Amino acid sequence: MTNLPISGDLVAQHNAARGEALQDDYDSLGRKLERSGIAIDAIKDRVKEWSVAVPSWGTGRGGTRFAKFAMGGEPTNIHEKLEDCAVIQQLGRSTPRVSPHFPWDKVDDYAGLAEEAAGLGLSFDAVNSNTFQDQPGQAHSYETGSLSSTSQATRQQAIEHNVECIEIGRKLGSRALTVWVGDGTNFPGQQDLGRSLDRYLESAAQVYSALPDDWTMLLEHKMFEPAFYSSVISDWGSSLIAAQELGERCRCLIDLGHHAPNVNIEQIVARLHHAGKLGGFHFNDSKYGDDDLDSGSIDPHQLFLVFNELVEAENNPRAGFDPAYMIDQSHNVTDPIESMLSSAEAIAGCYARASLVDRAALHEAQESNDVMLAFRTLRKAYETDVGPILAKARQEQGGAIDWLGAYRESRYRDRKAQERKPVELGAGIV
Ligand code: AOS
Ligand code: ZN
Ligand code: ZN
Ligand code: ZN
Repeated sequence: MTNLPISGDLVAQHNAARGEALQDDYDSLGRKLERSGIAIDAIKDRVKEWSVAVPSWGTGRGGTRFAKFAMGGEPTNIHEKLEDCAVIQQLGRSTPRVSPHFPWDKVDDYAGLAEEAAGLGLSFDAVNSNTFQDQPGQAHSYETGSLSSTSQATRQQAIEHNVECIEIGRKLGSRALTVWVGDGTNFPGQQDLGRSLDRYLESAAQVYSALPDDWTMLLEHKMFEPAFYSSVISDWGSSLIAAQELGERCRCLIDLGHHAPNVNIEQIVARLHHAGKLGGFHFNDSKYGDDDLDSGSIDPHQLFLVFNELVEAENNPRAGFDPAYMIDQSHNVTDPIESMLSSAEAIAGCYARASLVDRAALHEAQESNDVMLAFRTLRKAYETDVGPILAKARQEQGGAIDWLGAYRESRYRDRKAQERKPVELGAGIV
């Protein structure tokens, strides 16, 4: 029995007022796609089957190292975060799973938490460990790194934390552990670049050996930040080396913000897929670095090109291709529920557009070196307004045709601002 946070009547009334216009737009797009031999319902069904996980930490206002601007009604614990995730899923219907982060989401009763999530129509996705921050009372500091620290005791602590995350994840029904470490250096010569990777691999192997048989370990690389001279797992090359050394169930996770500017991320997708090591994504957008802006807000075309590779990979699967899709954003100036709904729509929209690409025509144009035709085949799909497909998919699953309008009409955040205790400023900056 699910107990959703927004009144079902409100959503139904909202949809009733918009149903006719949507049907009109959907039928019109359907006729247009039919002329290209595409059945709109088939695309809509693909969208309905597709989903992306939301990050528990993304339900709060993030911040920068300069400031955090709190918002009334912000969640301050995992229970409130789950409630917000339930709103995102209720209105958008493409985010049924939550990716938790430990120790941020620590509770005493994880079986109870899994039940609580189920009652909200949610389940848990990949568990994220945190060895980039010291916690109160922690025996050893991560100042020298974590899995790659020069201190054996610190490495051991980081290993144990990751193993604990796996144990928690088992109780939550999760099937993957995402490991991102901030390990690296700020000065040339600070650490030996080779030995730090050796230490990382040795520690990561111990985490991997604690992995249940049906779990995946996802390694998330990041070029820089918090370390600004070198990072131990800085790029997809280092990530691939590590995943290959660690074992079959270890794969690479691509966070779209973790690359050098202008890097061809879609090609990285193709390369990791070739190696059978494409494990998952953290979707977000960026202009300068790991900006963690809303997915598709800066470069929607890049997001589309990533999905173009993903649809190619889906058609030519290797090594049990089944990436874990997650959002990883930091919202500083918007209501995180609105941002996450907007991103989920942008991501699903790119999946829908990539599904519209005439693959036979594209491959033929590629084989015959008809450059313009190949380019226009992709561009035609990218330029298609798939909004009616996404809205119809939401409507048919009980979500809101106009999620922003319905959310604002529900006054959910205002109600939470009355109920929830305010966020302590200075706390929770991630
Ligand atoms: C850090 O830059 C990474 O994106 C990680 O995924 C991190 O765990 C997450 O962003 C929460 O801070
Ligand atoms: Zn990330
Ligand atoms: Zn990041
Ligand atoms: Zn990021």
